[in-house]
Amino acid sequence: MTPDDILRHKPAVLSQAQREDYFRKGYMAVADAIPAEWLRRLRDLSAEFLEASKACSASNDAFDLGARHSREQPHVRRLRALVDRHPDFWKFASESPFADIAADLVGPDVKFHSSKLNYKWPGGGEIVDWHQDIPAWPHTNYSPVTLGVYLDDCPREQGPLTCIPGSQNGPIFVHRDDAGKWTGSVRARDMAGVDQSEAEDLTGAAGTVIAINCRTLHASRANMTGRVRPVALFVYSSADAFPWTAAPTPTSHTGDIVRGKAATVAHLDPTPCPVPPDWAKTGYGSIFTVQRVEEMN
Ligand SMILES: O=C(O)CCC(=O)C(=O)O
Repeated sequence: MTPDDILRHKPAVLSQAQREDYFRKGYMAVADAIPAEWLRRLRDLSAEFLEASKACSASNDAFDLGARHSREQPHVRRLRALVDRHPDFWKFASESPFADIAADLVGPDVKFHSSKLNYKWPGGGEIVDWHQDIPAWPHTNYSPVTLGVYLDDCPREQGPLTCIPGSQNGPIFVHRDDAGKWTGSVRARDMAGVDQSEAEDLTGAAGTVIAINCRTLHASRANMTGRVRPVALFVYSSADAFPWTAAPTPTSHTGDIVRGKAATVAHLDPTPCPVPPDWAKTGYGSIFTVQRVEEMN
């Protein structure tokens, strides 16, 4: 679906002005958009998994661990394929008002793609470089949105995501180095041509919902506080968007329709999109491993 098609449908949670703002800038942050009970449940689950990570000494299907992770000082960079970690994560993604927010941004027929919970630990490491999401998982159109929830307050100094307004209407960059190796980030010389002066931090209190269109240039800052920054991220698309490569981080629910009905006709946007590596053959890891995110703590 196109933004105009989507905006013609009545929203369930967001205001029309919020949706128009999302389509104009390519992102948004909305405070208090999910019920308090859901925020509590997500926080409790996150705490349970961080506790469980103490028993792990190496990354596995569930945990992407930092190099210095230990029982005494856990360092989980990412909880992978969140909806497969606990049924309540899937319930949140598919049955809660969060899925209605997805419908407000991709149209009434909503397809689930993937999910993860990213932690950014104190100490100035784990800066995520400028990138767009769509080159990692191309779709037949550009409806996909990454919808996130901050599980704790996230002020500027705590490593919020930051976005360049209007960049969803600009070029889709190749996320590879000059030798053709996938880097998961935009080349420095391409970023040199992008006006970064208007970049906006998506800060907010715990429970703030953020939405980033799949073409929007975004990054995230260092966490300069003494507190962890957890953000749960879920990707959805219009049902008429079909991935044309293997998913980098598939889940058991990838492709499930969470609102409305499955599409019988694909919507094809003619804008060319770079091709990622064949994840089915290479595997993916995480943005932290491909961007070789520096660990300073
Ligand atoms: O967790 C972060 O700070 C950034 C995550 C992000 O942009 C991504 O995973 O695509």
